[in-house]
Amino acid sequence: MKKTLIAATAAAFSLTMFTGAASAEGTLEAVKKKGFIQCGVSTGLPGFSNPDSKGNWKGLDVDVCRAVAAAVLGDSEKVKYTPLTAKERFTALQSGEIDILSRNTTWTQTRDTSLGLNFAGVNYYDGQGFMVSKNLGVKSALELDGAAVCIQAGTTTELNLADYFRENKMSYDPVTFDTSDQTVKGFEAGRCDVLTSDQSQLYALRIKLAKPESAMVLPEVISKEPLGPVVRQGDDGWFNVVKWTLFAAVNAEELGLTADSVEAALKGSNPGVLRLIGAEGNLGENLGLSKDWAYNVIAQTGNYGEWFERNVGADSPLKIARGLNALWSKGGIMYAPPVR
Ligand SMILES: N[C@@H](CCC(=O)N[C@@H](CS)C(=O)NCC(=O)O)C(=O)O
Repeated sequence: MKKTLIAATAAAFSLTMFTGAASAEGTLEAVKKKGFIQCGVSTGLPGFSNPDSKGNWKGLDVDVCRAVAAAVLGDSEKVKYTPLTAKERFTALQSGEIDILSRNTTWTQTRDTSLGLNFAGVNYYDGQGFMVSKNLGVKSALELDGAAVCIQAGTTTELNLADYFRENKMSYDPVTFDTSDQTVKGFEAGRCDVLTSDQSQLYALRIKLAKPESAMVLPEVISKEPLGPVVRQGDDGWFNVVKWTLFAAVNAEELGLTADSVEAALKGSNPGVLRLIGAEGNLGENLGLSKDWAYNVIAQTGNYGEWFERNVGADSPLKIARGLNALWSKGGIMYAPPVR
């Protein structure tokens, strides 16, 4: 009797575990059922996730969510956005409040292994930098001993800053804020001598200043910040969808497929192209998606290069060079495994 009870308890326990995993695995199904993706973004960061004058969210991180909506629901507009501060972002994903976190979030070992979350890839290779007022007359970060530093709480930025100053035997006075708006205002109000964040964000924040030309970005890049979308651990179906949506956009760029050219490509003869856009075979099936999943991503959001240029590159106010984010075949490190 006792043995049976233990066995029954064990069975119930493993069932609970299984049910837990099964429900956690259901984001793809849940998204299909509700008909939209709940996407966690920043509170406002030009180029990455920022509402335009009509309140429509725009940016490279927003495009990841739009692309996943195109892949899963055939409609890139089926996304709802949850603005999150750096401190709030992981809890929002863990609790199920959002389906995907796409908010300039650095992939680190601690985050990947201790939060019950998985990074699904990298949509921007970044590194941490410093911005100072030109009046300060500083040309290098190594001249910042004793500086007051404006910084955002709950970020890798805080940790790298501590490492950098310690390594270079310098001291600093942290002035911490919760949102990028507050951080910029603090910098403008002279609460600090220097603002530090991911370098891409320095360019984004600089254009938020009343007088952008009064500030400059110092040459040092003190860390690696691979930024990418995050999902819950134990949700492999959803993880695959997000990961391969990103890969599809990168592969599309490599294959020369753009939002404008993808329709004509359906009648082309390149086997790799035909496979990616579902004109031959059905690689959507393994993902639980329709065969035109990648076609929809490209037709509705463009390829990775198009995401980059319109949001942060030459066609945007930020004008960031492709650099590390160029394709591996063009001198960068943006690389996606093959769709086959
Ligand atoms: N990539 C770093 C930094 C992310 C971060 O939150 N940076 C601030 C820099 S200003 C930001 O983007 N804030 C946007 C917001 O306030 O919503 C991380 O993952 O910790």
